[in-house]
Amino acid sequence: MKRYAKYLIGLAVIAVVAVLVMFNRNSVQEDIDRASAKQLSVVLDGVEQIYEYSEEDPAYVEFDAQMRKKNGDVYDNHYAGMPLSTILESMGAAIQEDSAVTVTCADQYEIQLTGAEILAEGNVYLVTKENGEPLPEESGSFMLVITQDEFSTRWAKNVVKVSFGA
Ligand SMILES: Nc1nc2c(c(=O)[nH]1)N[C@H]1C(S)=C(S)[C@@H](COP(=O)(O)O)O[C@H]1N2
Ligand SMILES: [Mo]
Repeated sequence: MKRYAKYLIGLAVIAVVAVLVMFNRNSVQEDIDRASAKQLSVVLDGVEQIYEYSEEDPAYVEFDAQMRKKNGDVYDNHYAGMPLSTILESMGAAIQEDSAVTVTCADQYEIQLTGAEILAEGNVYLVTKENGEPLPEESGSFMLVITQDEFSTRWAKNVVKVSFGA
């Protein structure tokens, strides 16, 4: 009887873990599907909203930025995108210098930004075009560009979610 109970508890634990894994996979897949439709999942203090990205928005601008990889490669690129501050503010975020923002990608790559970085003029953009063309496949619908970073380590490709905490 005791052994039987242990067996049941073991099965229950496995079932719960399986459900949690499936739930997590589904929510990531949902975010990926949305991003393909130029919709961005924006989480404000734990509440998820959908941002409709539009290249027709007057805040959508073109700019130059140098991509510097850690291996020494340097690329002079021209991008078109929206300032991340504009996106977050249009969703109702009150960005402070010490706000914390997490950017999540389709491959689960995550990077962190501070409010100060996002508020810095001409620094953080969510882009959809590189050198006049739609982004290459591996960069997804949205790529993060941080013009004032020394290296492009945080230039997150294939962004699907932005989480904001005041
Ligand atoms: N989604 C995602 N974005 C990412 C990465 C990654 O692993 N996943 N790597 C980063 C790093 S370390 C660099 S240098 C730049 C450029 O990467 P590349 O050398 O693969 O072009 O992308 C950044 N963005
Ligand atoms: Mo890198």
